Amino acid sequence: MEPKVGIIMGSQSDWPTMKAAADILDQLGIPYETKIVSAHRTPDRLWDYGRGAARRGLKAIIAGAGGAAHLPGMMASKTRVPVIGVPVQTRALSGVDSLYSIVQMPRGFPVATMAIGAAGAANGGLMAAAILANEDAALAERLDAWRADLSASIPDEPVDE
Ligand code: RP5
Repeated sequence: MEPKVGIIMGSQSDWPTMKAAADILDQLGIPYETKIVSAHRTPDRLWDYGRGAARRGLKAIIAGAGGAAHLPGMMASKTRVPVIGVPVQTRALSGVDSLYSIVQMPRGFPVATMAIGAAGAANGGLMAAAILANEDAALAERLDAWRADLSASIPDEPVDE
């Protein structure tokens, strides 16, 4: 099946975080691709990916990067496909650097910025699913069921662990 979502990341080292987005897309049966695309180390790859994204039928791009995390913003500058940014947690500054690099986009080129780390990556997957569900009734049902299951898994009261 042709990918509907692109999961891109600046480095192999981002994959343990970004895998949380892939896991969600797997659970919801959404076809996706994964690529290493670095704003700094492979800028030509970034340009080519952004130029072809809409034509190839991608409906959302989940872009994770850490530190000077320019990948999501640069991708948003190259394609109108919605870009969901995931700030990867860094060792030096705990991902606050990544968050600030991604979230403060200038007017005109938005990046939907998630939380720092794996929770943000998972939410990136859910955000992409929600975008696709607007035009896909079967997926909308699966997403509603996923959300209901999560709610049902939350206990009423805390227990001693
Ligand atoms: C960024 O630099 C990547 O997104 C990664 O989070 C960070 C560190 O990359 P590596 O030095 O681990 O390859 O471009």
